[in-house]
Amino acid sequence: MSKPFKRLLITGGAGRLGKVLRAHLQPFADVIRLTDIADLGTAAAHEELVQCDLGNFADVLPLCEGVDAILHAGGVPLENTFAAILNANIVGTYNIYEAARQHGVKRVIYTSSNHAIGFYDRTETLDAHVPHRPDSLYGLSKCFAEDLGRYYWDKFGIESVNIRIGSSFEEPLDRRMLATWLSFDDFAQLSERALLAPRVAHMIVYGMSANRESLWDNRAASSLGYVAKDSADDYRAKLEAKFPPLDHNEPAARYHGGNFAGAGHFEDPK
Ligand code: 15L
Repeated sequence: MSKPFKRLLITGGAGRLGKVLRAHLQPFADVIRLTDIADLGTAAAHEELVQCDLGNFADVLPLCEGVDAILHAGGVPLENTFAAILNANIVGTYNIYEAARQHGVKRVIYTSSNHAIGFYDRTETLDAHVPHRPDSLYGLSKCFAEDLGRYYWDKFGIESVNIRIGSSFEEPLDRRMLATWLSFDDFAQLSERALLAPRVAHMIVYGMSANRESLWDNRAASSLGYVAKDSADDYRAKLEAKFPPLDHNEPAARYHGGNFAGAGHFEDPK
C-alpha cells in the first residue's frame, strides 16, 4: 500500500522527542530525512541523516528540498543563554520556515512548549487562544516560532500545527507533571493527527495526556481527532508518596511553567 508522504523531514532527530518521531513515522513516508546538530547514529534503509546547525541557512535550505512536511523538534530544549536560544530556536526556526517556503513545503508540525504561556497562574485554565505569557527566554523563542508560523500561513499559505507540549517524558517525574504529562505514545499520536488532518491552517494545540488534573482546554487537539490514551494518574500514588504536596506560594507550583517561571535570569552568576 502506498504511503501518504514521499519524504518527511524531522529536525532534532537525536533529541528526546525527535527519537519518538523517528520510531513512529516510518509507516507514513517512503523516506524519513532526519537532522540534528548531534550524531544521529546509523541510517535505516528508509532514512537520510544530515548533521547540521539549524542556525546556518546554507545547510538548512537543502534539507527542505523534496520534502512534503516538516516535524520541527530541533533547537535548545530548556532555558539557556540568549545567544544559544537566538541561534538554534529563533534563527533556526526562521531558517526552517524560509527553506520550506523556497521549496514549496506545505505543512510544519512544531514542538512548541507550555513555557510560551508559563507565567499564567495555575488557577486559570487556558485554551489555545490566550495571549502569550512566556516564563523564560526559551518560552519567548516558542512564542516567536508560533507567531512565525502564523505569519507564514497568512502570507504564504504554509500550514502549521504548534503543539504546546506540557512535559513529555517516559513517565511523569514530579507532582507538577500529574497535570502536564504527555506520554510518548500520545505525543506520537498527536503528531500523526497533525500531519494527516486534511486542513489545519495555523493551529495551536496542547500536548497533554488524559490527566485528571488539567491546566489546559484542549478542544483544538480533539478537533484533529486526537484522543489521549495515557494518563499521569497511573503514576499518582508513586509520585504522591515520593514528593510533598505543591505549595501554591512557591513560583514552581504557582505558574503553568513551574520552575521556569521561578528561575532568575539564566546568565546571572549562580
Ligand atoms: C519543556 O519545554 C522542556 O523541553 C522539557 O524538558 C520540560 O522542562 C517541560 O518543558 C516542562 O515544562 O516540564
